[in-house]
Amino acid sequence: MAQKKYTAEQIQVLEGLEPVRKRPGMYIGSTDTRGLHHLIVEVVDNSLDEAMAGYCNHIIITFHDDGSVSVEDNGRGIPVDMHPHLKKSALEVVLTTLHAGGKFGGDDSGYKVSSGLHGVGSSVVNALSIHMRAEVYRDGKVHVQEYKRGKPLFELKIEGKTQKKGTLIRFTPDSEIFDTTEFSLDHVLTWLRQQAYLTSGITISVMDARGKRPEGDQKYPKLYRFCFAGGIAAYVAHLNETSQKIGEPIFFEKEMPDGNVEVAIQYTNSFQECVMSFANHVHTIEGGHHLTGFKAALTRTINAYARQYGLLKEKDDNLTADDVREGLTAVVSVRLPEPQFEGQTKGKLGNAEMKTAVETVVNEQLAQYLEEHPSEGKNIVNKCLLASRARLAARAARDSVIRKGALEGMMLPGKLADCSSKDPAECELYIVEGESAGGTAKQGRVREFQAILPLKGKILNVEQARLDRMLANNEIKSLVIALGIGIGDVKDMSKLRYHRIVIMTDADVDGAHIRTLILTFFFRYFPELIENGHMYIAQPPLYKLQKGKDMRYVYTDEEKAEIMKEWGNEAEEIEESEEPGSVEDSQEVDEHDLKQKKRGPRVNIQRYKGLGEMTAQQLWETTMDPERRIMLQVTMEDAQAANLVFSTLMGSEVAPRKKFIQSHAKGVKNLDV
Ligand code: 0RA
Repeated sequence: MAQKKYTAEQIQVLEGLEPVRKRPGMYIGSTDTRGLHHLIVEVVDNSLDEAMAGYCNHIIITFHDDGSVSVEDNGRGIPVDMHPHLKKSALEVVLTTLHAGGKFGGDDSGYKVSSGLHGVGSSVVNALSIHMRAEVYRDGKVHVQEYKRGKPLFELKIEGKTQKKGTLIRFTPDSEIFDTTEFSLDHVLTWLRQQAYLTSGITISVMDARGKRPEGDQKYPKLYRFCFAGGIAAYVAHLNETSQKIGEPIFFEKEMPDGNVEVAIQYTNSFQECVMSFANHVHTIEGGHHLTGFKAALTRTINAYARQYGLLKEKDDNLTADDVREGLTAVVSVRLPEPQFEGQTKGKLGNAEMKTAVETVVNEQLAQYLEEHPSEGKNIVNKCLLASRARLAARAARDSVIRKGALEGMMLPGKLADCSSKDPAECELYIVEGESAGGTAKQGRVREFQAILPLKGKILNVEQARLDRMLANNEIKSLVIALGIGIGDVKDMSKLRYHRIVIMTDADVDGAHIRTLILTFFFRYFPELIENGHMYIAQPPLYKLQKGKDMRYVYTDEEKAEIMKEWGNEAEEIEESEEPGSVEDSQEVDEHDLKQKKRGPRVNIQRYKGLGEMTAQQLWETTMDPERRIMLQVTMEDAQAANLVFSTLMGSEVAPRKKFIQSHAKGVKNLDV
């Protein structure tokens, strides 16, 4: 396709950046850590666009020690020619004007993919940065301009010569805008790895140069590098690393009139389904028409194949959509000119034409694959048949659980300390780990609107438990009855008895396991509750710090360090005690008395190992009082992550589980190469 030569004139000028600073949420979603990370997405998206247009094959992301992040690519470089009317360089227009960036390709470039929602561009990042520096390597020169909160600090200038081509954008997020300006490497790596899989052939390098080089540490700064020639088929292989696989990943691709379709699938022996969908490289977490098309084609094609080869007999019912997805790992990736992102989190593809596009490609190419690979085909169908039988058995078990519940008159479980209000909108259910913490919570709550359901811990020790079997577990049965909406086919969301469901577990490893289990359970059986924002995680404090009359609850180690600094306490002076006022060795007390005389009262640190160590009053003040508590709302991403951890922990292969536990125990990160 002939590509028009780009000139500065083609950039449409819409408006300045003031609106972005006034209402950042409108442009990047929020000003919390999500919004912060979105800045990186905005900038990297432009480089990815350049890569997808075929002009760039390397992107380097660097976290600098001064809090800034830079993104460099080896593309054509943002144009720097002067705009004839505005008397500004194209670069300046792109970085200081709303909506000028992102889709600069105009209508000449087919779908030079930009993510639509995410493509609002680097000008937004500029507006929300205390400082930004742009370097463009073009025509043998280094062109430079810098900005403060989106306003140029000087005119575009040339700073020497270069043989390089490309663009570098370095920005420092504005702490006046963001709640936090600390980037999470894990979060960024996960996203970048995903992008590298979706853009086969690109190399993405990440350098973390924050913090001082630890003495003698050769591994500083930390380097990561993603390059996957295999594209989404390699992604599927990666997702299935820890599972027993049925055949190799299968890959389909076709350029359709409405857009490009790529699909990779591989079955495993597990019960897990992991189907991820993307539109223009944006993870469509709520699915959409492309996903619907995929599921329809998968069900139809496998049933047709199974019938044709007598694997399904005449008397047998068709395999259901759920049957053909058990143990399936799949990535569906579409690219289209004008993606419509809908839904609560803008994570759902609204373009109806993509259903037909994906359906057609999968119908054709999966049927052909099965024809050509009869032994793989047979294994896949057998796996689906197994799923079908298991599902029928599980349903029977589930129905009997529910029927039994009904026989008991759907009695609310005895363990539940219900609230008195009958208005679900104001009612909260606390799911608490352990009877003793449950007791404390019962004493600490406001009875009117807070209900407490203690669950026994250690359910997680039942390795290899299938979740359906959990329904036979009394703990889980209590939970289901307390929720009031039923389960499976008989769910009625309008009967939900609490609009806030809060998971409250200890801040230790066991607590995290139980939280993972409960989250996974909700993710699989009550995703609606998560989608509709009903699920929360309570945040009990880690410590109570006391110096004289000044007493503070602290929720993170960083916060603790900050307060200790504020109180001028050196590390060696810290006295940790399990219980405040415990009797101490008399000699030690004498020593402290001496220091105390010099520096005032000493600091007492109480570490809360579990909820049970708090008094009812403390638990109320720190964790349950709506005025003071900090609660995290669970997102589908959180729940999906829990589901993955759960699968790893519960999976049938021992080795990867061991590896996972070990690596997490030490807090080391795996380096993907
Ligand atoms: C518009 C036109 C051209 C390149 C780009 C935009 C471009 C933008 C970004 C943002 C980050 N990296 C980028 N790389 C390229 C091409 C102009 C030409 O015809 O040379």
